[in-house]
Amino acid sequence: MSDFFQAAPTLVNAFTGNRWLKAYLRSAMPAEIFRAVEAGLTEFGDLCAGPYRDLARQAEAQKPALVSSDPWGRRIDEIVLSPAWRSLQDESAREGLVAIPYAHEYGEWSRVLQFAKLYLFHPSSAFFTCPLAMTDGAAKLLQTFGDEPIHRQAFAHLTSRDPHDFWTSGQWMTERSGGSDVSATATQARLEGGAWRLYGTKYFASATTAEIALALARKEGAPQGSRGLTLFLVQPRDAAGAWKGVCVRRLKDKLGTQALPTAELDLEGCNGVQVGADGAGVKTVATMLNVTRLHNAICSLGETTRALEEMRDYSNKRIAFGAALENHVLHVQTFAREEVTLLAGFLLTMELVHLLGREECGLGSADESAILRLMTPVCKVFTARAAVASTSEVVEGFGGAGYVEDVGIARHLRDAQVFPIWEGATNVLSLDMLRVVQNVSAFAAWASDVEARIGRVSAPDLSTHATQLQSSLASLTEGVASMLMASDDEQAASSRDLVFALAWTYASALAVSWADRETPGIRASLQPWLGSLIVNIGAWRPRDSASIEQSRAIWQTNLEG
Ligand code: MFK
Repeated sequence: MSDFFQAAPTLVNAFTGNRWLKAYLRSAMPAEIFRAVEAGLTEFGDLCAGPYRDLARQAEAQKPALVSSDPWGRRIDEIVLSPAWRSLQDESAREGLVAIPYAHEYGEWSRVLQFAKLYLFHPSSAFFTCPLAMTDGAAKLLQTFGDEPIHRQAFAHLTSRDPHDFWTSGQWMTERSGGSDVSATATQARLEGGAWRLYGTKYFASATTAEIALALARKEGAPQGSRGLTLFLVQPRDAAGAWKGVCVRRLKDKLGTQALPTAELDLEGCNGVQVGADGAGVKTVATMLNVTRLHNAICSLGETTRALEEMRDYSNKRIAFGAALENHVLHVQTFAREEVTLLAGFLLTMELVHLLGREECGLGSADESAILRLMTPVCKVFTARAAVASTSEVVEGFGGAGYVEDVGIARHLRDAQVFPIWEGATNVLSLDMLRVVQNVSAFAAWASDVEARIGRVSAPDLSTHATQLQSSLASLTEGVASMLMASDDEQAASSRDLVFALAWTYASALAVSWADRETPGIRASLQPWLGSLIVNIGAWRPRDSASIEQSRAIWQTNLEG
């Protein structure tokens, strides 16, 4: 009998063990802010590698269960959760994972600090980061549009650091009749006794234990389509925690995110308080979506980072064909590619989060806001698709051990698959990006920003990269101009690939700017990364009608004659 047992991958400190975060913060933040946050992040990195990770394991081991009635047959629809889930909520409040940017303690860098913590927390949170995303989005929305006492009261709870006061928020948009296309929303708002009451079914309510939710509904008599929708704040439970006008049809049996209680809800007259103008529900909720999409990006990065860190550690411990995995050329090549994509997503996300922080402090220019709007869907798509691809490679890299549940690697892939779906699918967000590009000034602001970054590069050892980037940008700008003269179908068909071209171009420009700020020694270490980033930009060209016809012909091929 063999006495060989494989050593497992280990994680010591999520912050100090992370290749990019500390180096990026040190380079990007003013020195006094970096000094002020470094020790706290180191401590937080310890908690993420230890106690929070243990809580996440416990929460995942006890999946949510729905108890429909009490022993005497009364309908209660109680969602039973692991106590660890509640502890993760309390810790999230104490850590200020929603509160940080609203306190503005670090000015324009407050958002960056919050997202740095979310990045470390996500893979140790059992997806408690989903309710946190909704809560942050709701707080931002209520801060922007809230004008009723309940709006202000809810905002105070959502941004509290006191676990006893901290509330989370759900987002109730998706219905059976429409996922991405919310225009088909069938939930009705009826005025009864001077208050709005909602009736309908919400098909994907993710954070079902939240104290409030933001729900789209159509007021009686309002027109069909998305411009007939209004947004409401719902308090779905009474003070004792019992549902008020809401029934839980069932909990969802999902591929991943298994500790997260996602449910189908029947709204049977729950009370709603309007937020924003009549018929402006989609536009109002977009404020929330633009925040939650950045959360989606940071969670994708967190999941991918943890999986790749485990792969790197294991590659040093696992011997195959007489050598550690890290000494096999194809293994290293495979994961070097994933690491480069991870860096691109990391730089994109951090830059946008910083722009959001600047906007929230009143420091952002109109061009910066335009870049933030344009690149948010790009960043979300890029990081989400990368999370699925990278975690799949990691599962394969671990071989059979990666495919079984108790090793803990398979979970990364199951969980990663939600990212391209959650908060807007790849194609829907490609079209969202396209609508922004069609507003020519947003794309012009972005192109000028890239151009300016390249123009500022002064280190001689970066000049080749700067020249390559300049030429990629010129060809991209020319391609976009020609796309904008094409038909609607040609523009739509071009949009998905354009997302990736924008992402790689921007990430490359950010990386070269970063390298330019660094010492020659660090620049030398970054050189192989820069070349690999830029090569990924590729040569994007708009799709023409022939390529659309080719896709249709492939889709419709019938060899039966
Ligand atoms: C974590 C684990 C989760 C567990 C499992 C969950 C699984 C899945 C759960 C889900 O269902 S997540 C899905 C959440 N749903 C979405 O993210 C919606 C995706 N669809 C879109 O984003 C569509 O583009 C959209 C619904 C917005 C399209 O609707 P419309 O009505 O055709 O929008 P339109 O006409 O483009 O925009 C209406 C207004 O909103 C316009 O403003 P104006 O009225 O001034 O013209 C737009 O400019 C504005 N708008 C739209 N998107 C915006 C925006 N403004 C700013 N930012 C945006 N992103």
